Amino acid sequence: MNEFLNKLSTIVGSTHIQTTGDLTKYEEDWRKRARGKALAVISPGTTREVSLLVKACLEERVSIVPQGGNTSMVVGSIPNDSGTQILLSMQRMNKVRAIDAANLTMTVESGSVLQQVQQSAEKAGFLFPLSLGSQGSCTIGGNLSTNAGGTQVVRYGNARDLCLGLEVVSANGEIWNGLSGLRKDNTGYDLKNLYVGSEGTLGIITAATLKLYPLPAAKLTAWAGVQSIEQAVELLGLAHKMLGPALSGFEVMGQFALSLVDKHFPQMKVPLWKENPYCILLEASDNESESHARTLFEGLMQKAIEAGVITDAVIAESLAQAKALWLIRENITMAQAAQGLNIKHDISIPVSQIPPFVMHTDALITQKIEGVRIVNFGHLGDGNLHYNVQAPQGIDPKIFLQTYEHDINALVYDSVMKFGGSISAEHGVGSLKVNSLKDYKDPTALSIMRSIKQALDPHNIMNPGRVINAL
Ligand code: FAD
Ligand code: 2HG
Ligand code: ZN
Repeated sequence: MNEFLNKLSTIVGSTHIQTTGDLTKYEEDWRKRARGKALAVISPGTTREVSLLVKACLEERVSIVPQGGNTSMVVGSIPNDSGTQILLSMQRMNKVRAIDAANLTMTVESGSVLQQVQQSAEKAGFLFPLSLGSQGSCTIGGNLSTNAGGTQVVRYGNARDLCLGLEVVSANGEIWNGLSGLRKDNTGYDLKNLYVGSEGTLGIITAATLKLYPLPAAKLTAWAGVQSIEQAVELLGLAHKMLGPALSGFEVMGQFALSLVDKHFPQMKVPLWKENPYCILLEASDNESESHARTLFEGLMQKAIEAGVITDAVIAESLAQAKALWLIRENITMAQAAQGLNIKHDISIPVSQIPPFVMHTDALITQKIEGVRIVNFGHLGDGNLHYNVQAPQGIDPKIFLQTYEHDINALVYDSVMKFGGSISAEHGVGSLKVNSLKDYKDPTALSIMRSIKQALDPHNIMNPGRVINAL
């Protein structure tokens, strides 16, 4: 081991630095789109260690890639293939530091796995509402760095809205303690919101103070079939009107997306998919009681059937049934992965523009490539679609990706712009969308972002090449 690595090893202890052995879980991205090579994988145990590591790397101008659970959808958390970058795995920093019941907050280290944070909150009698399919492995640091969304944004907001304070190690190795837990603090620039969503390009999040909510008295889940995307949007309007703030989830799933779950996970028994072009998963979280929630929910379904908005619906009768319905939704990504590599889009469109967007874009794509399959699903309540594209039957997905990814991205993103949207809703930019961002983000916004990057990380050591090219 060279002198530099010896220095890092002294900071974290020799058992927390790896340079040999199988490093696949750190070096390969979740979608298997890319594989890098780290100079070393280092796992710090404290904020002070992170600070010392950053200072040592800065001195040698060695760049750092922070990593939580490595579930990034946009190749944001693996090293490049140069063998010169430090992969900083935050997973050892996973303690709950404090729960303040009266302030409705909890402070956790950034390597804490989301599901464990949810469970710790629940044990203390509270809800931490961030909820993603990857919650068994993604971390709070990764969630905040990507400003993750998930399935309860319609009621509780995304990761940014659930965070009141941060502890950060800056790109020059200083520790900023901003774990205030304040709901109001107008003392200048909002540093917290600069680091949230910065994908490890400005500094390393080491801890966060998060918002807690009372546990709902009841949660109900329903599954409904609709004949068109217009009807899906109509149902969303009705749900807002009739459930008010109790509406906590509204997911849309296209027929082809559900057919993949049916094909790869036949034990899951997907309801209503064969006879409906789209299905909707709705959730209500009620602070009064189960019977109150059920009355509201049944009222909504009744009205939607009478108005011809839905064809049929199932309301889960037990927690187990509700879980089974959610499992279908959460496994669309796994079913797509089982089907083979695909082109993913994570787009944001004003809800009102979703029907014309889908009609326009479906037509363009199917005209361009015969037999292409569109895996359209996502968080309709937030105007966020995963408008993914799968190869035609019989075509090798790898070759499909190589041949069409660039053109299909351009087609979808042009359409997103036409309807007033954004090319990344919740997954971030990573490396996959850096070039597209150049084409689709306002040039003045990009120039301000570049100035911020240069001011906070002048030597470009923090996750270089992600989000924005610094030079
Ligand atoms: P990583 O993948 O390790 O890193 C993500 C980015 O954050 C990288 O740029 C990395 O450098 C940076 N980073 C990580 N930790 C830190 C830190 N402590 N300080 C600074 N930078 C850091 N996303 C959604 O928004 N909604 C969903 O519904 C959703 N569902 C998913 C379902 C599946 C099955 C999978 C595989 C992914 C899903 N994702 C979803 C994407 C992903 O899980 C999220 O982006 C998640 O927030 C990433 O967390 P992570 O800990 O795995 O971060
Ligand atoms: C989800 O909503 C995730 O399930 C993953 O954001 C989306 O696989 C995808 O494209
Ligand atoms: Zn999503």
